[in-house]
Amino acid sequence: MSENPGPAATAGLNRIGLTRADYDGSKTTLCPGCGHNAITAGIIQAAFESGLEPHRVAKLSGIGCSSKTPAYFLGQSHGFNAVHGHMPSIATGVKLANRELLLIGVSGDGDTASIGLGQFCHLVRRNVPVVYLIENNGVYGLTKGQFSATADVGSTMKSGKVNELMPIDCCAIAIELGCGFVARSFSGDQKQLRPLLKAAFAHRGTAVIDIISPCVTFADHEGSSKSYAAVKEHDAPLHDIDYVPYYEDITVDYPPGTTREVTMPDGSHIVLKKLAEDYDPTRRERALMTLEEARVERRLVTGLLYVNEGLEPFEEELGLVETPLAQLPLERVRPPRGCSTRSCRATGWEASPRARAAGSALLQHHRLGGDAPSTLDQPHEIDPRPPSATQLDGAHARHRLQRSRRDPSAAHVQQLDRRRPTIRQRAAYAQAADRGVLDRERQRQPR
Ligand SMILES: Cc1ncc(C[n+]2csc(CCOP(=O)(O)OP(=O)(O)O)c2C)c(N)n1
Ligand code: SF4
Ligand SMILES: [Mg+2]
Repeated sequence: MSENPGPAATAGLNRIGLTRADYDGSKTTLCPGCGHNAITAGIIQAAFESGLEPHRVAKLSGIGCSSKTPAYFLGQSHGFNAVHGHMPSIATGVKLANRELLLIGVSGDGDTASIGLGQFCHLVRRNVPVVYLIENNGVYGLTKGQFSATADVGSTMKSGKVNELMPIDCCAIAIELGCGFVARSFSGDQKQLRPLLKAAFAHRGTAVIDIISPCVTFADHEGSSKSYAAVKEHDAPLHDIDYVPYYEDITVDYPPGTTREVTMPDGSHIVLKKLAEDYDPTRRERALMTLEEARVERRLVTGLLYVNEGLEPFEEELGLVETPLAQLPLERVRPPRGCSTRSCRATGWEASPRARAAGSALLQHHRLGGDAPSTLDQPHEIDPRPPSATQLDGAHARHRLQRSRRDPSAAHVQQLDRRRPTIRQRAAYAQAADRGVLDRERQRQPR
């Protein structure tokens, strides 16, 4: 059985009536032969075959040749080109604002494994649903070919300089951090890459695909372990992969013992046909061991390394409402100040640290029955706005005055203190406010 693009694809249309050209973007400005261009082509084809709705896709990236590529696919989708290494923060914000969007994040090995390593780790740890593609060439292509943190020990720059540092394996890190979908592929192996991309589109949670993508200008020479020739020589695919979308039945039986099937939450299937060894991608420790063995033996294992469909994605974990926050009316995204109770969180709102510091409002809200879900539809009886900086500063000034009255010698020092209030001061302020001082003060302050 071969990959099935969908019922209407034979007529040049996919299941939602779009042509492949509807998934194109602008013309590439990358070097001819760059692996990143092949990945772009793979994304376009996979998106077309999966029948993604372009207006429900957001493309995100950082900085690098790889991070330029979202301009070259899905020209009718949303997009955001973030600061170098900081695509995960933007992706998290986008997902929280509109949980209906499918996020495709494109990054480079420099963008992910150097400046963006912390960002990458926390995205994975939170299981933010992003199809996270690392276009991995072992160099900073855009800045003329310096080694990146994924360059293998002993590989050389075009100038002959040898890399002596251990590489960072983004797949191993992702698996270690509990990522539910981790794969490795090669830009030159579209047969493997396409089904992996389609399976990643169907995954709920972070899906990482590290795609070896040769830089023809700076890293396609003999000493590079990420050149076309090196990858072809060392590539050790774990399995042959088929992807069967949820609207298709598996019609062909595979002989038992030669395949492994993974069912995705939307009912689609990934079918893994055994190659040299019987690899079970649901075993985390096995996946890590395989990567380590491959490192020692200088093999490049590709395929679906690890899958776990049982994880809660970020927005479920947070208990976000079904309606995307971007579509909620204002009153539903403005619950009472400081409230982080379940009922208020169900509106998709969480208290900011400043609002939490103003704990009096929180207490009042609870006294008014803020824990009861019924309060969601009722007008709250307290000011729903968080206190302004002026209000906070006013209360702190009073607090300082009270302290100086108790200890006159401190008055002079306190008057000169122009620093932002400390957490302890904020807590004291919150207590004062709870005793009613704040409310009287607020009535006097213009809004
Ligand atoms: C904050 C910041 N630091 C450094 C740079 C310079 N810079 C631009 S792209 C890049 C690395 C790109 O490498 P990679 O992510 O591997 O992408 P590639 O070009 O190889 O696809 C660097 C260091 C920058 N733009 N911003
Ligand atoms: S410099 Fe390298 S990574 Fe950048 S476009 Fe050219 S081949 Fe691709
Ligand atoms: Mg790179």
